[in-house]
Amino acid sequence: MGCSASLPDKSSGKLSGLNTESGGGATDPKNLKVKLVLLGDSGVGKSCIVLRFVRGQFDPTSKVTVGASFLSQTIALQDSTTVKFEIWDTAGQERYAALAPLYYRGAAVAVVVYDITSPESFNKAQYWVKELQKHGSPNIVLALVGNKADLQENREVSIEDAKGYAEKNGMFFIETSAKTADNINQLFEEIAKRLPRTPTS
Ligand SMILES: Nc1nc2c(ncn2[C@@H]2O[C@H](COP(=O)(O)OP(=O)(O)OP(=O)(O)O)[C@@H](O)[C@H]2O)c(=O)[nH]1
Ligand SMILES: [Mg+2]
Repeated sequence: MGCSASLPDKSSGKLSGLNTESGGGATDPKNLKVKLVLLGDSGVGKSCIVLRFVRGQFDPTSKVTVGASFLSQTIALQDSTTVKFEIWDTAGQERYAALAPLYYRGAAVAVVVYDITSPESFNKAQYWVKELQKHGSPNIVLALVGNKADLQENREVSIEDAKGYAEKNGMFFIETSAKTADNINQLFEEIAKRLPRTPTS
């Protein structure tokens, strides 16, 4: 099970890529480059979200992530700004938890994902938010994502609870479905809009 995206490719997966500048990256305010990390419990759908966003696919048969995987995707905003997301999709299994700082260090954006059918995964999301607040970049853009929104009949985390938590912590909140593609592009577009822009001089 799982949606494995890909292993780091030769051009982009070097370890030096783990510590890209401030993560905000951009010197040209019209062409932003952004380091983004996904965190959350194993099985919540992080890799499926990335695969849907980058390749437009959903693969329910691929594997759990080992360590982390890297993918990038560029989007254009209405104001003609382009944003290149350099995405680190981390492994949610507990045995990889100690690696997480390697990936969120220097990240401009953290997307914390839970599964709307799993209160445990919502608790885990709160753990990651606290960790990011303590150890993440000071101006990090934080998004809280309730995935598997297609499974309404099995919902166990209410929109109100998640939204309330997100507001209290200054996070952007959205529910998505990697399966149906619902709100996947919107998630990244909303993040792009919230990025601090380098002031033009
Ligand atoms: N119904 C439904 N299932 C989903 C959705 N997204 C992912 N899944 C399923 O959830 C399982 C886990 O998805 P992954 O993307 O591998 O989960 P992950 O968060 O990357 O897990 P780790 O790599 O172990 O951290 C897969 O079998 C998918 O089929 C979704 O939006 N809806
Ligand atoms: Mg994964």
